[in-house]
Amino acid sequence: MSEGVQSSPAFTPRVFSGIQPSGGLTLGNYLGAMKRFAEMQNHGFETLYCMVDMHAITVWQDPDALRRQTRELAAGYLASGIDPSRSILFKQSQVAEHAQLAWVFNCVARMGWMKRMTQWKDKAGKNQENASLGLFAYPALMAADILVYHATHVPVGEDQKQHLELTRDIATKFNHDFGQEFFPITEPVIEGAATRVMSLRDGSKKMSKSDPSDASRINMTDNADAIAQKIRKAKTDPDALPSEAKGLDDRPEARNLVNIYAALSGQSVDDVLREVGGKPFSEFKPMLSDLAVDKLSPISSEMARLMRQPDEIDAILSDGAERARLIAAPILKRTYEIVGMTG
Ligand code: AQP
Repeated sequence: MSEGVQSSPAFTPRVFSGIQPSGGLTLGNYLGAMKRFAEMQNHGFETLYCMVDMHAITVWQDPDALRRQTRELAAGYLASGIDPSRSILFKQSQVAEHAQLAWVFNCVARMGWMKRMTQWKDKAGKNQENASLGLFAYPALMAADILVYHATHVPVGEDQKQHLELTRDIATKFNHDFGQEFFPITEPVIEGAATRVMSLRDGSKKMSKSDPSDASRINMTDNADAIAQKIRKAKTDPDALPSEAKGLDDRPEARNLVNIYAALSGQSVDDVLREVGGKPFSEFKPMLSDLAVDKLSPISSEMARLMRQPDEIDAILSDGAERARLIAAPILKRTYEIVGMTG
């Protein structure tokens, strides 16, 4: 098991996580999620990874773009090391049990819980009356994604911590309301140097695929020139890099670039700073570009190859959906019995 991962004794360890096909993949998705998904798969966990297209449509998606982005995300998973013979890789909408359990959870979760979610506040903004009901209910569907597999661990970036807490609240309330420990209290797994990769233009904002500025992010499909140019133009401060991590306090942009370097090179931040402390950004940025190109180009070339074979991707996802359903269906059936809808 990876560091910091504890298992609830009553449930077999099982890992679930998902990514929205709401745009091209970013370096944030890769370092905060995909790279770690592959590590968990390789550490002997039972792993299920999903393209959460039902989450993506909580905000408008062009249908053709959604189809393309879903395949591209699948290609991203595969190119990042997800092996469909060892992990179950599938599309959320192909396993109807997610939506069915989400309805039960809509009736367990409270309006007040949802209203407190920062993602709801950020994404609905000042226009809450006009936001979709799905965007509001998003965390109940996310709880269903996880709990329909009795998943015990969910690797995510820092931004998803609050939603994971809500998943635990839903499981606790369900178990309490119906008087049995049916759902596990899932552990978030938020580890590593890059749990929150920030925008290259603003160190206080998360790197996001839906940021209007392309210069704010590194896309997994960016070529070497684009990566180098974005890192060269990344916002920094005039000081040289410090030799110790505390020297990054109040320097969010410097911290972000060092965190990215650490995560890409598999080193700790302290080790990186021992190597680069005292260097100006004019020296550090080319080092970071070279490293990023070195690590990301094999992934983007493999993604491009897979995208030329959409039938192969679709076949992997159909097979994954069937295997996912074998786990989800009995858990949903038992939920319906507990609630009193069948049995
Ligand atoms: N910047 C990030 N740093 C670390 N982890 C990140 N993740 C996303 N951005 C970062 C992690 O990637 C997983 C999938 O996220 P998602 O795409 O489903 O949703 P998101 O978190 O809302 O990502 P985006 O890029 O910001 O998408 P949009 O713009 O569509 O909302 C999660 O584990 C997330 O933590």
